[in-house]
Amino acid sequence: MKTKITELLGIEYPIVQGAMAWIAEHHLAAAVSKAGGLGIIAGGAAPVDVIRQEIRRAREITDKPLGMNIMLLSPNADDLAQLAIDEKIEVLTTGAGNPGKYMENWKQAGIKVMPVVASVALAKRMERAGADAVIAEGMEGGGHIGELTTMALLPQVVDALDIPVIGAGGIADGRGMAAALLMGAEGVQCGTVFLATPECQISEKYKELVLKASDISTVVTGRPSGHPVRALKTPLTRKCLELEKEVTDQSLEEIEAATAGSLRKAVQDGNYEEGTFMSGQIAGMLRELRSCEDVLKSMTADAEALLRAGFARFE
Ligand code: TUI
Repeated sequence: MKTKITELLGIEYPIVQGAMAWIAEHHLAAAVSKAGGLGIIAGGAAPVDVIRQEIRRAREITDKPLGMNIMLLSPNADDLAQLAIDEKIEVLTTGAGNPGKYMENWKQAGIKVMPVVASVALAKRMERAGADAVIAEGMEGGGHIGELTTMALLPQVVDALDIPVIGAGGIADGRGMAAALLMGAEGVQCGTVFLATPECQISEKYKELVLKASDISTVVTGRPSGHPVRALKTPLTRKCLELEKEVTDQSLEEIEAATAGSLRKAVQDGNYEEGTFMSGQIAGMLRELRSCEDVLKSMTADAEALLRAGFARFE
């Protein structure tokens, strides 16, 4: 399938693997890139040396285009912004903020830049700042999210911009991909679906929770702090929601103490009691592990078949 995104990025399938902090490391990103999508290494809040090594390890597995993500709330964002240039990363995505101050340097280095946006206003600003594409991410997605759904955000961003738009949030099969393409997207970004792959290095407990999830298994915490996060319902999300009922300095401090390091506890330790198991709403659809290659191939083939069938079913 050829789209403006496959052309822009030099990839086979118009599917980008979402950058998931602590999760999207070299095994996963290299598997996705090797299979013809765009694999992305998540910078998260990791030290620069760790991410440098992740990039180099991915490069040992595949010479296809590789992406990196900078989470703009990270204290290391400035250093990671430079690392991407030093390591000649082909594609950068950003999350949780406005990457405007880095854009000129990245463009000069020839990096393709695709900021994640959760509103039309930021999307327009990113186009003016020289972004090559934007990723419009709806609140069905996992992790840090905005206010709008993919269904409402995506077509409004498509209408507002001339550069290609990638749809994200709630997409994990050919139907979701076809819907995004019908709304004018040139590609999709998926995170949750890649949690349920053998190449993803998360704890067995994390995978088990994703595979067992239903449509209503996720919840959003962190709204009072201004950083809403979608994750699977666990003892920790219950505790956070309880504390959020009455917002005081003390309750916010308690939440901070309980959630600090909790994503690592989920990813590495599989700690059900104390971990934050970030996941999108579409986890309910995932029932078995499938290879990254299978995910990319079947999603694209199914989307293509649906788009070709078009209106036949209403005739
Ligand atoms: O960034 C994400 N997803 C993430 S980041 C993350 S790590 C984290 N953990 C706890 C709290 C906060 C972060 C886990 N998942 N997705 C991309 C994304 N960006 N979603 C929403 C946004 C966004 C929201 C508001 C981007 C820009 C924005 O406004 C910035 C501005 O200045 O207008």
